[in-house]
Amino acid sequence: MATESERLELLSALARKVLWLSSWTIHHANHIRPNTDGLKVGGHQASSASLATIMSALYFSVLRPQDRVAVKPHASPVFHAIQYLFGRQTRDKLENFRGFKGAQSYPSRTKDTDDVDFSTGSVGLGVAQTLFASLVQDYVKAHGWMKDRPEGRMIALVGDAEMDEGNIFEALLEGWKHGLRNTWWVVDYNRQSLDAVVREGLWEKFETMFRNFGWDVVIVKYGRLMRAAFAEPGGEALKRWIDACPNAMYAALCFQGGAAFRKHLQDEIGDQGAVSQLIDKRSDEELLALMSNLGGHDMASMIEAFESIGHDRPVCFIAYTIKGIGLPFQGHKDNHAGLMTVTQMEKWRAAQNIRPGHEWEKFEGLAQEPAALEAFLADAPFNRDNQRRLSAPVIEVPERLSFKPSPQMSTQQGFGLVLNEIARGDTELASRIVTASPDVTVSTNLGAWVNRRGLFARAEKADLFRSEKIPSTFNWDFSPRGQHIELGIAEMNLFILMSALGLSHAINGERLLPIATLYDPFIERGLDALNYACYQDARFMVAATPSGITLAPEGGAHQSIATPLIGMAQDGLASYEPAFVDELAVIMGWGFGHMQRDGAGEGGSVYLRLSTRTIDQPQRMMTPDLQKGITDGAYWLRRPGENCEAVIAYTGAVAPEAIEAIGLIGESRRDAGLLAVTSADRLHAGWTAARKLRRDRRGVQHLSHIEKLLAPLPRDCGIVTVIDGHPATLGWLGSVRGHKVEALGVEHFGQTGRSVSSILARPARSTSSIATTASTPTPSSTRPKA
Ligand SMILES: Cc1ncc(C[n+]2csc(CCOP(=O)(O)OP(=O)(O)O)c2C)c(N)n1
Ligand SMILES: [Mg+2]
Repeated sequence: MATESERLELLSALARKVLWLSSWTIHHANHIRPNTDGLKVGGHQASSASLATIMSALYFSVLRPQDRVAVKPHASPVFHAIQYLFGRQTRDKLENFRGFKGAQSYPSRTKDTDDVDFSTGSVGLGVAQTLFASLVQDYVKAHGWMKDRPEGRMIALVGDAEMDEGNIFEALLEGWKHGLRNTWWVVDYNRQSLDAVVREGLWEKFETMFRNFGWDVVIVKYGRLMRAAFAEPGGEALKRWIDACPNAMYAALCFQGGAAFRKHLQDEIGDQGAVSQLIDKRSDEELLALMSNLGGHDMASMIEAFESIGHDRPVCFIAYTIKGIGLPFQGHKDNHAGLMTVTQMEKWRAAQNIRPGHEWEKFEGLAQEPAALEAFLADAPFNRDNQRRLSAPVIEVPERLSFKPSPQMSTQQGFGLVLNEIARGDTELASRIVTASPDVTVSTNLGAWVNRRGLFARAEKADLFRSEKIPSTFNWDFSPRGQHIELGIAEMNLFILMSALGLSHAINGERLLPIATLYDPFIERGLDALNYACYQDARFMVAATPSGITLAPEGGAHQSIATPLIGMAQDGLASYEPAFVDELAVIMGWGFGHMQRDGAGEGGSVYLRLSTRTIDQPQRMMTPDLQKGITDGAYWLRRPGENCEAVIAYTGAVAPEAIEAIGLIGESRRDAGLLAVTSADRLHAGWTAARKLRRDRRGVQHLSHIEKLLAPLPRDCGIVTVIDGHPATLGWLGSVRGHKVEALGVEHFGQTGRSVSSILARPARSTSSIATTASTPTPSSTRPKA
């Protein structure tokens, strides 16, 4: 058994190796790997150096297999170096860092092959992800699952400038409301951002704030060398000077070196006997080593800080660091994207006792025996369970989701009815669904679901209105069994919560089927978080309602125009905009399956763009063909005849106008067709995939769904597309077979108003007459002649 001091020696040696490997990986990518296209490669040696000791302390000593980490994005090389030492990352991937199929610039759950728990990249999001991942772990435990797995700590390694991102504060608030536990945020307090040195005194504000929210705050400011020096005669004066030194000055002196520190100390403290002696007895090199021995670079101090935590309350560690520590540009305000030159690297290599040609060797240049280091790594608590990426069985989805039909409904109402039906049952599906909404639970029709399934909280809390017997439509009881997570109005939080719930199968080994509801226009408020959740392959369903300008009286501030295009362009998200509730039920059933489909390029999340507009519902049989058309993205609501001159392709709540128009067109033009487009996204994706397949594999004749649908149309047939959203959503339909298109939609901010049909004093026309023809096309002889 190694003694405590031997253990610290080994850990410090490994931290030096991590610093070397992370710097070398970046250096290799920029200076050694042939650059064939002239593109800048980049990488962040200074940001990585800043975290090398902290991350080594965590991974090599503190973390347990069940802990999960979000790594500061630009410290990705440190993460990959640690994985390399653990034997989970290949040299090939490191040599190919930032190259095709190489280790990723920012840790990625989906693109990296080593052990990334949470992707990062857009600063602030990974931090909040850990908080929500912890709430999800509580949710899973409270529901009686994950019985044989210990609780993990959710840990974020946070850049200090990252703390400027508002989403972190939004998350903090939500964490407090839900009694956050098991969450550690370790702030790499190097007092530098990308551009410069950060403002003085900001941290005190943060500290107070964290404590206000019930967090433990542990400040790791001084390393062991510093603490020993403070105990020497004159040490107090030195400490006072360090504490009073402005951030920019400290950074500049770290860059300039020991002689500059000496001059400043002498000038500013003056000749005071003991303290002068303390300074004088150290060489410039020793003085720099002392002054840069901040807590975050001292293994003993970091281990002590981490090991001091004996509770499950959230903890914020503020670890003082120097950006670029140990590298020639340490402390320089311009060092964010700084790269060591070939000469500088050469000098540093020699100083590390690393022989040329042996740069990638795991233990090259370390004083310790390789066998001892290897044994130490193998024995790290983190490695005691090799199963960190978990999976969970697929939850069965009934063949057909039912709902209580009504002749006139909106899709939003239908969404509530479908969920209500699921909630009434006792299926596995019902128990694994978890809903969340940012204070729009009631107004997005989740009320019935919540009434049946209750709100989630770790402790029971009864609805006071109910206990006081005050009549209320909604039952607002909280309990550990509840299945709805009520959030404050922060759409970023909603999507990061989806990101956490939607990864529960991989993180907790327990599958959840999360559903978020929000107003469609506010998707844009949480868009980066939505993108983040999709990027790391979390699986969830979003019901966005109301949408478009059909919510006319709400006015321009609540109308959404661009969201159909967002839905199309967002990778990992299948977007649908059904017009009718029977379509919605089919899509939701399909969606629960899609959310669980694993494998490369398989499955994903689902976006339902819904409406509050009440329209006539079709009375029709849901045939397998119709069902397939709905999930593939389109079907003929009225099949075009042989001599079709015009087609209307509509999406969503404008169905009544499209149906009415096709009736009017039919009076003068023959064989007009009405195409119900439930998903421009699926149609477009299918079309581009088919073209790619035909291009890549000559001879393959595969046609996409939309190509097949449009194939019978005569060449000179015109298509009018219409959607309550941006016209570009469907405008591309003309390119499929070269038909002329008139794309209708919304391009400008609206104002309050009424729908066109109400202005023209016409009720939204009945769809039932036409709907009966949906799956049985009218014979051309019975159709009116042009
Ligand atoms: C949302 C977002 N905005 C901007 C950036 C670009 N960016 C990357 S790192 C960084 C600042 C980093 O400062 P800090 O968090 O203190 O990390 P350090 O490099 O000092 O360790 C910025 C602005 C980003 N990655 N994400
Ligand atoms: Mg910083």
